[in-house]
Amino acid sequence: MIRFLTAGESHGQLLMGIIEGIPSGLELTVSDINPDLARRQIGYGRGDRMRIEKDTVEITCGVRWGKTLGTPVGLLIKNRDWVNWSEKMSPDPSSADCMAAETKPRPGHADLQGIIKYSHNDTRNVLERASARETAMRVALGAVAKKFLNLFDINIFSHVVELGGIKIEVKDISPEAIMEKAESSELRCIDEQAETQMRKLIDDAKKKGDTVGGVFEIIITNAPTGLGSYSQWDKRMNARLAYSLMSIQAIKGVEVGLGFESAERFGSAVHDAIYYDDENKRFYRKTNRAGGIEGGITNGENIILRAAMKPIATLYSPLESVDVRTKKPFKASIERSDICAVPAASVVGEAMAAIEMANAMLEKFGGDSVEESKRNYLAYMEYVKGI
Ligand code: EPS
Repeated sequence: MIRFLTAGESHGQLLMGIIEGIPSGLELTVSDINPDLARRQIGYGRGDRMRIEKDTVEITCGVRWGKTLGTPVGLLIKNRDWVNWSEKMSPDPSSADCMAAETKPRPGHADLQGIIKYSHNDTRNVLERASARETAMRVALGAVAKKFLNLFDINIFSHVVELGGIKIEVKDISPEAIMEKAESSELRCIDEQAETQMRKLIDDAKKKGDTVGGVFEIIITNAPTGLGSYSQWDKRMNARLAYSLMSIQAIKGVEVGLGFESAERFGSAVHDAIYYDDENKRFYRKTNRAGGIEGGITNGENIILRAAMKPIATLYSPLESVDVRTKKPFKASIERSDICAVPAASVVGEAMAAIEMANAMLEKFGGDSVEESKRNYLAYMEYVKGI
């Protein structure tokens, strides 16, 4: 089983991550992780922080001479902005009160609930950890999971399918082609016309001091039939993947396959008829409305997930709020922020999906070394062909 934890504040010294359960013998270097960190930082509509940070990872434990040891893998990402915050975010009590307490909670953030819950009098104690900065580490940990999945040819792709209500129109295109196009677009958008409109929308939002959200899609290819289970509620693969995506900051909804559209159609236009391919000895579907999961179990088709991200809550034209000390109304102060972070969120989505998929693969095939996992996987695939 894979477990992972992250630690670190947005303007703290660094982000830390531990991932446990990756078998031994997986080849892993920083060059497997850094490209994904860079991908997360790209995106039309990101704020100035992205110009300061150029995230790179250090592998601190669990890897020796380029291969995992089968023990917890530890990762670090240093925050470049720390130089400007070392006193303000210092763990040392001698720096206390070098900065005034922030008492003006921003609507849509964790600020107000956080100070009430943790009995703080300074929203900085909340926002530093609630910030989406933490997702940099999730992407790093996800890259480790992706490397493990690559052993089984499982690949995870993402692209932005909707932004502020503007939807892409492209259909019937392979996941590989989607990825190639998405990688060359600052909005991870494969539809040029839609992308032009999306950019304009972001520019307009910026002028108005507003922000925009959107929807990204995750496609997982080559997942074997049989991951997850109907046997218990928390084993269902759709539920597990939805949880993973819903845990990302600002995600408000997740769909699997047709998702909400299934509720509008007759059953005959929702379910996927089953066929058998004699040559390749496999059952298959000509449609994939289920999104690769039926009865909580992967069915061998591509897994299709979509997640809706709300617009970033920090608005340059702020909403009304109340100072927690004076109880007087105010308009939230202007903070450096992103106008749109949907493309970045889609890369985070890949990472979260990768970790859960790696978890499901290890649950099914086990293995303390990658050779053992692979052996078990190949034996199962032979069995599936023989059915
Ligand atoms: C974030 C606020 C901004 C974003 C940040 C997430 O940071 P700052 O307040 O320092 O300008 O840039 O995202 C990242 C730093 C990142 O790496 O994605 C927030 O409040 O969630």
